[in-house]
Amino acid sequence: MSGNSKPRRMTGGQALVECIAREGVRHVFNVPGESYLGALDAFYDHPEIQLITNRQEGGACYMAEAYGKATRSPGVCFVTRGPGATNASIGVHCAAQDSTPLVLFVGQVPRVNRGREAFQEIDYGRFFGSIAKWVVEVDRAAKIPEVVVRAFHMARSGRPGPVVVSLPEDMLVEEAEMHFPPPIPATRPHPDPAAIAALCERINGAAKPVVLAGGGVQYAHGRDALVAFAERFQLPVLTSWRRNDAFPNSHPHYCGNLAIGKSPGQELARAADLLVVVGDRLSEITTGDYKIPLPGQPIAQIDIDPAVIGRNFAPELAIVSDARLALQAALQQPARPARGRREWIATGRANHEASVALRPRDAEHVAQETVIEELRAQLPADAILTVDAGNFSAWIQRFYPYDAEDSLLGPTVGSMGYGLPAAIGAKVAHPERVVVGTCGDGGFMMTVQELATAVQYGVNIIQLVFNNSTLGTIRMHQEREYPERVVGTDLVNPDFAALARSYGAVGLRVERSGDFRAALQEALRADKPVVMDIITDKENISVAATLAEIRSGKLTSKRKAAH
Ligand SMILES: Cc1ncc(C[n+]2csc(CCOP(=O)(O)OP(=O)(O)O)c2C)c(N)n1
Repeated sequence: MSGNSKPRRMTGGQALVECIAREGVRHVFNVPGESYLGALDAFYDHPEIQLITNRQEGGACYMAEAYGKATRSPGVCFVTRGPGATNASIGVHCAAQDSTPLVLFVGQVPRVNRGREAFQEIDYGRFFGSIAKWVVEVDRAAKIPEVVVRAFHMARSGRPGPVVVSLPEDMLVEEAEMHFPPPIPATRPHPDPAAIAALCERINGAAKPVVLAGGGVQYAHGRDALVAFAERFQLPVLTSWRRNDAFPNSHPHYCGNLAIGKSPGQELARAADLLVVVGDRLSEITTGDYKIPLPGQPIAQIDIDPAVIGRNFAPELAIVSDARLALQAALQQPARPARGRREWIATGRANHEASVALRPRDAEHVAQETVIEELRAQLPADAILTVDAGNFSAWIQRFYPYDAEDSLLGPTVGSMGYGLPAAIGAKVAHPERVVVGTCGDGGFMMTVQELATAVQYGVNIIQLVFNNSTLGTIRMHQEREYPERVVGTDLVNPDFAALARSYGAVGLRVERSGDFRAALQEALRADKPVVMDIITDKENISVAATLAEIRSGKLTSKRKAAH
């Protein structure tokens, strides 16, 4: 719905939900609280919006974040005052680092009590100040329409991110004449044509150019334009960490994903004589601790946000633009790829293919390689996978081919507890697609309560839990820095399959590699949410090295390197 409408008298809470409906929002994630009853009640009159009640605000906000990532429209979440806001903050932190559009509405104490350390009072401007794109408190009901329209605009425009709107309890029941402005149309900055011409000239003259594609390409729906650009200018393409699906992985120009740990993709990036960065902020993980690009290595950077350009590495060419519009503009430019480009790409591709070939591993329990093999064989091409923080994710990210748009949703913020709620958020956004959430046993238990949400709303995801009874990532770091001094990282878990059944989901426990195929088939046939408890060997602690290899010094100790 759009357009100015006649002013109407209503409460702040009613106006708020009216605004949300006018933004086209159809799903809202929340944990109710008495602080925003005036808004909660207004949902009663808006059955076109599905209000999904979560079990913990961290899960709710992650779900809204993943929904925003998967749809490119702001995920919407409602939580109560201090305790709700602090629980939800992990989703705000995630949306900020992951550049995801999100609007978090938070209850607030009545205006008359502000500043008295009233019950559950928090100054959200200070609390969310360093992680949200904008924090605003609505001081008068009449201002709701103006503030909400701006909140949605801020969340989705430029570099997308989280906006927090604070709702004093009494403001939500105050009546006012409401003037509803139309939602602000999406803005998509076009590139400077001269800069695009210069970029293409520079690419034509380079011997070994490489493209690095990030979330900006995904957000702008720029994959097709990137494929055409890479083919026209004969460019190999890398993707940034957890943005694997920014370019179709089966394409002959795709040469890998930049992540922690040595890879042919890193070698390719280091060998480049021009790095063309499109919609990526060159994060610590993607750049391998800020070691790529090399000092003095030429960079051309396209980004929608001038503040991202040159933050860590100064480019010689900078273009502020929507990624898709910049790539489409480049397609109009003459292409004269230098000789030798085809070989440059073919070598990068061959090295990448060799690095993602699955080598079967002997395992007492389930080998992660077997899981990937079966996912490759059994999932439909447009399946969506989510990941959590944890070493298990390296297998999912490195070895699965992401060909469809939005086929991988992962927290570039690296926060545990994401995999399950993100899978639910993605499935709510795309009910027609198969959604497979993945996590470790540590991450699973951080938001396991959201299984009840999946069951309650019939959101049929398949959740894989890589269960090695340890916080594997930390155990790996621990063994590398302090070999054999295991402390604080072992876990004693409940029976996850039985736990899943108690929630009303299907619970499957898989202990041996040979049983995984049939179990996945069963999961894909189920008409309920499914949890697959996959028992893995502690010894297979990482893609890079086993526990024994780490103890014998296969990985370089950061602590020793620092001395
Ligand atoms: C919310 C949060 N808390 C703590 C961490 C630190 N951390 C990173 S990975 C990890 C262990 C993950 O263990 P698990 O989920 O079992 O996966 P695994 O590493 O064993 O594959 C921890 C504690 C984090 N990234 N996020």
